Amino acid sequence: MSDGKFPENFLWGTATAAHQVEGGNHANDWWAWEQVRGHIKNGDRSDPACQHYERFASDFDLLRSLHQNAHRLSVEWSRIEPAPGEFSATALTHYRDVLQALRDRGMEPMVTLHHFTNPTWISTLGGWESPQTAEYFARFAERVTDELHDLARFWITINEPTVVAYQGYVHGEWPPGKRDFGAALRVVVTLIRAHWLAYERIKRRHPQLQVGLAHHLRIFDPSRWFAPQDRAVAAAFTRVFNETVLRSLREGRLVFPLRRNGKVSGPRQSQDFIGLNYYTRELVKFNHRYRAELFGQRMLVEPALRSDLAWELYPEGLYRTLMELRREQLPIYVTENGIADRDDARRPEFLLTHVRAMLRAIHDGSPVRGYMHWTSFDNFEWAEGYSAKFGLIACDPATQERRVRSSGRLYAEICRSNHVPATVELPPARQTAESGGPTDLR
Ligand code: IFM
Repeated sequence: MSDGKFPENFLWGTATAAHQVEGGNHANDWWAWEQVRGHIKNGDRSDPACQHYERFASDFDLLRSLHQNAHRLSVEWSRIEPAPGEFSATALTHYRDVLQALRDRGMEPMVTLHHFTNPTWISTLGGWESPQTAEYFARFAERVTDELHDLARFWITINEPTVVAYQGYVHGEWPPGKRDFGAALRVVVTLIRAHWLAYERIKRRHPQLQVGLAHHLRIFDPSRWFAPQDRAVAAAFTRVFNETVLRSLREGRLVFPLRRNGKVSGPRQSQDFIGLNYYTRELVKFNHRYRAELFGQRMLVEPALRSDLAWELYPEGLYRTLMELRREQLPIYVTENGIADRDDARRPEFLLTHVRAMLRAIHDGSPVRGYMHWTSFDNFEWAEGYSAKFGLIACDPATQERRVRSSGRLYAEICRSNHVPATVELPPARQTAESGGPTDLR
């Protein structure tokens, strides 16, 4: 630990998602959602984003010049399969070119098949509430891996299934904008089935591919450690949000509270690696008025360093999560970890403390093999539009100018040296601490 060195062949890169960077994705449910006033901050839309669809080659040149040796991206389902069963040769050729461009630069691609967006025809047929969507997704996954398996070894079926269910079906801030906990559970079931079907088909045809899923895991701590009700709701949040999908995939069957959706089963151990998206922790307090959210009121830690989205900077949570994940006995890739920080005032600190936490976990036995920072370029951050700036590289959607931030250069040095320094002179990180006591997040 003291020498700050990472294992050899460690993957260092950044992660993106097609809809957030490409621009021009007009045939999916998100684009339709963006057209409705009030859905996206400042009325922003995902076109042009970073025009990455056209600019991918020069963007990869820039990332390579910053010593990144890997890159996580997603392919856009609505481009590849614009109508049921109709696959676009143009789109598939485009993604061949993209993956080849990474290979040419010595960067290991990691491809996500589903990162939040659904083709319009899928949402018209009921989206993830329709069990049939699992079969459609598996057909898509099979076709894409048949076409591109020679260019990428790492495949992620679905990004953050519990976030899809929570944001779209509990919180209602994302399409389809529902607030129905029962529907959210059914959606998670369909997403799990979609993963199972895709996993089986991909592995049958291309056993050499490494197939996993990107899990968004959060730390849920009790707001008052001495209050048994708070401890109970924090445990319930951890169970439902962090553990149900992982356990279902490990055991090859739906576990509580998904089980009442029928006796659905799939292959046991249906992940070759764990993709971990880690950002923050939340405190949870029992409140009988929060029935629809398992009686848990989510709170902010005060005082604390926070991102522009008020997420607590909690690197210890990455360590804790990585140590928990040892039970899965699978290689782990941190597939996302980052901070919204417009001024780049806290990102250097965020980067160093999280990378150190990851190294400590490795020394304590966590099989972490790579780290993909979220994200390369400021991009379209869903309901936050362009207001939340997560990029190591600033990108202005109006001019398309790219500008490497100090944190981008710091990350480049970590990637180059495969090493995290014990000390670096940083400007003091700004503390956001108005008052004592927790604050409701909503
Ligand atoms: O931008 C998102 C990404 O699409 C999924 N994980 C969290 C990121 C930051 O909110």
